[in-house]
Amino acid sequence: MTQLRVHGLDVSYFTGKLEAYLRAKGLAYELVEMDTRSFRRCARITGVAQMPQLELPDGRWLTDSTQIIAHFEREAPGKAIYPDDPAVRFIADLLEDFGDEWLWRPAMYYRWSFEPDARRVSDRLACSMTRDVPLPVVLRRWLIRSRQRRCFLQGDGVNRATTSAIEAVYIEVLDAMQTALSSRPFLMGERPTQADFGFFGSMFRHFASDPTPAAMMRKRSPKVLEWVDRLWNLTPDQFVDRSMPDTLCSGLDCLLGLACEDYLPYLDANEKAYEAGELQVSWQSRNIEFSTAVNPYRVWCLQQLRSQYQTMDGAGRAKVGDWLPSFGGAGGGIAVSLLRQAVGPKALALTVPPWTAASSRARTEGVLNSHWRRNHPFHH
Ligand SMILES: N[C@@H](CCC(=O)N[C@@H](CS)C(=O)NCC(=O)O)C(=O)O
Repeated sequence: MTQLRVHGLDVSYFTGKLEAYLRAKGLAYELVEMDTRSFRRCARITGVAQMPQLELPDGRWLTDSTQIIAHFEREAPGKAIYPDDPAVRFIADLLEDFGDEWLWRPAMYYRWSFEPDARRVSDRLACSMTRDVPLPVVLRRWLIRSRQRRCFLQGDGVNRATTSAIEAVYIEVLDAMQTALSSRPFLMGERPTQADFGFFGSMFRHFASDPTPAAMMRKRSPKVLEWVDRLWNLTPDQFVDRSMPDTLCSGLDCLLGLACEDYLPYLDANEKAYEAGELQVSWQSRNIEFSTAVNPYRVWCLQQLRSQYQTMDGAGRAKVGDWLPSFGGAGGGIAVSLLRQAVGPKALALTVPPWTAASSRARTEGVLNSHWRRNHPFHH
C-alpha cells in the first residue's frame, strides 16, 4: 500500500472535510467505503467509533479530522494552510471548531427531518454502510432512519420548540459566509485555512447536497455554492504562491459574532456541566431552551482553544483580545474571559496519535463514540 486510505463514506460530513484537505494538499488517497464490520474494526484500533479513520501507508492510524490536519501540517509543512501569525491562526482554529461542531445539528436536522432528504441518504446508507447487514434493503433503510432520528434529532435537542433556532443557525451562517466570500476566494483571504475546511464538511456533504438546504443555498448564497466547488476542486498549485492571511479581513464579523454569541456560551455550559459530573446540559440559543447530553469531546475542544490562546505570546493575546470584542459583538468580551480561564481540573487528554493495531487505543481505554461517550450502537 503506497497511498493513504480514508475509511469513510461519500455522504459523511467529516469524511468530506478530510477529503477536501487531502486534495488541496495534493496527498493521494483512496476512499475505502465503510460497512458496519469495518466501522467496528477501525474503532478497535483508534478507540473511537467514528468516520473518517485514516490508515497511513506504514500501517499507523489516525482519527479526528482536526487532529489529522494537524498531523499533516506538522509532518508535511509545505503548502501550509495554518496562518503564520499566531493570532490569525487562533481565529482560524476557532472558526474551524465552530464550523465542525455548531453546524452538525442543523446538518442532521435538514437531512433527517425532510422526506426527500431522508429518502436520498437512507437509500445510500442502505447500500453502503449497512450493506453487510443480512436484512432486506427496505428494512435497512428503515433502521437507518430510525437510528439517525433517535440519535441525532431526538437525542440532540431537535424538536418542535427548537426548530426555528436550528434553522436560524443555518440561515445566519449562509448569510455570514456570503458576506465573507463577497470579496475573496476563501474565508480568511486569498489562501485556504483550516477555517475553510471546518465549514466544508457540513456545506459540501449536507447543505449543498441534500435537496432542502441545497435549494436554500442556491437561492440565498450563491457565493457559498461557488466556494464549495472551489474548495473541492482545489490543488496546491492554485494557492502555494498566494500570501497567508496576516490580519483579519473585513466581513468576518457576522461569522465571529455567531461563534462568540451562540457557540462559545454553549461550550461554556457544556464544560460546566461536565465538571459538575452531570449528564445533561441546558443552554439557550435565540431565547430558546435546549437540553442535550453533555459532550466530552466538546469539553476537549474548548480546552484546546483555551490552551492555544494561553500559550500565545502577549502580542498575540492582545490582538485576539481586541479582535473578538470588535468583530464578535457583545459575545466577544465574554469569549475572551472564557479563554483566559484556567483549564478545569478534569482536563481531558487525547492520547497522542498515530496508533498501530498493536498499540491500539481501544485496548487500554475502551471504545468511545464520536462524542467520546460509550455505548455506541454499532459496537456489538
Ligand atoms: N471530531 C470528529 C467527528 C467525526 C464524526 O462525528 N463523524 C461522524 C460521521 S460524519 C460519525 O462517525 N458519526 C458516528 C455515528 O453516526 O454514530 C472528526 O473531526 O473527524
